[in-house]
Amino acid sequence: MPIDPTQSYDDQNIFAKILRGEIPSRTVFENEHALAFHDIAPQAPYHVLVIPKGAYVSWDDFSARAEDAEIAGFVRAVGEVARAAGLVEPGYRLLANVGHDGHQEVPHLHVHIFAGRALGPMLA
Ligand code: IU
Repeated sequence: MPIDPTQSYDDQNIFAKILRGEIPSRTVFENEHALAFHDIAPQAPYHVLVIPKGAYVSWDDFSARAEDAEIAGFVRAVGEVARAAGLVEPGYRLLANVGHDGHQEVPHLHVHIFAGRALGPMLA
């Protein structure tokens, strides 16, 4: 079920548990402000999620409340993950679902990185 993007942060969400080390993940990258790990149900040959370490429900919440250093650390993490995985050529796709109509299911901001095949035109 998609989340309500206006809800307050739920520290029992699955990605909060991953950040606290309560649930394992296949981590590929970590810096001061971000963690990246493989999606458990990959929708492309390469499907990694990048999440901020801070408690933010969504892109909306993060972009409104995060410190500039957190935003920089998170954005750089996404780029570093993609470069380290050799995705720059032939390319990749970034996606952040927000709220009900965006079909966001986990209420902790995550950016999907999809790659490994020609992904075709963006779906509506
Ligand atoms: P969404 O953007 O909120 O719709 O995507 C949530 C993603 O989190 C989805 O691709 C799930 O496969 C993924 N995921 C995960 O990697 N590990 C988990 O324990 C759970 C969901 I629950």
